[in-house]
Amino acid sequence: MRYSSWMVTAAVLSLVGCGSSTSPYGGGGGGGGGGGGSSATITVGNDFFNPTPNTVSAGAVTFRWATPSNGHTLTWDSGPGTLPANTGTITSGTQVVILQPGTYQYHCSIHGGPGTGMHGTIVVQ
Ligand SMILES: [Cu+2]
Repeated sequence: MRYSSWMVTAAVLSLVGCGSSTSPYGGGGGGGGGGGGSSATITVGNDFFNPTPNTVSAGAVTFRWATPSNGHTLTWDSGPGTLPANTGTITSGTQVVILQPGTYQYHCSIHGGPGTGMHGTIVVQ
């Protein structure tokens, strides 16, 4: 098989090509029709929440600080029942909040305020 080494080379090149880029805005969304998903992830960037508004199923929502970055807070403005605890300034890692059905408004107290600047909306179904 003379051409087999060519095929291997081509396969390796295409693998390298595929793995080369990871967009900070990639993934996410998706949900919609897929029943039963009770978790979602929201990226905390500089200085935005993504995605927002975000429609999720009731349950756990994970906020993921995108990079070692500027500090941001999760400060809750409105929503059903008892709101999740506000965080202090966080620069990395994740925070998981449990949300019940309804619409929540939140913001970063450093870079936004209720409905302005770095803020977001979560619709929990
Ligand atoms: Cu912020």
